[in-house]
Amino acid sequence: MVLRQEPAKTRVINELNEPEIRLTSFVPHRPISAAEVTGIQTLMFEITAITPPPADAPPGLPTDRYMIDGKIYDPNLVNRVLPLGGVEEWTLTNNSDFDHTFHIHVNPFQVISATTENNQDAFRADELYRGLEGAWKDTILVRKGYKIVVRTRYQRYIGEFVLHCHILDHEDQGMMQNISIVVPQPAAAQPRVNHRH
Ligand SMILES: [Cu+2]
Repeated sequence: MVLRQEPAKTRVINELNEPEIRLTSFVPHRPISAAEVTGIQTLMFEITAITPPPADAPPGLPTDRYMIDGKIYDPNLVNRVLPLGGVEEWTLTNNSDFDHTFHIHVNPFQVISATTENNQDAFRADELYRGLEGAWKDTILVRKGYKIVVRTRYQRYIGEFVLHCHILDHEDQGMMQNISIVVPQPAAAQPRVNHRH
């Protein structure tokens, strides 16, 4: 079976195998300006104690809920349906006493801003964020009380994938969401907002 992407695949492999490796197929992502943004997303990490703890609870039972947006992961729920071709700004926050690591599959994001719990610019105030301004990532630390703003394009891939806290223990206990990227509805089928203004 001949796949349609075969010529590109062959070209890339050939270039990588040349004595002087060529990376012409690997181009930097274009920065995402505010004007390009078509939508917003918010996400909050949260840990809450399960209360009241039953007095006669056997040892080993979970005592905390590890949540995103107030919910433990539900494999049967699609948390976000996002439009193919969309460009969105995500605001990531952390309302727990623990640092969390935002990790999303498929499309990388550009780091726009990072604010500490004292409302300082984390690119300057926190050495862990130094040099991250404008960088492209698929993972970023969201420290306790911090606010991280990133932008991303939903390019090419259609279908489902996940985002999660990259601390495995947290992910396993529920810090995960299902995402679906879909072909957007025709413009005529979408409700128009503020059309009178
Ligand atoms: Cu976590």
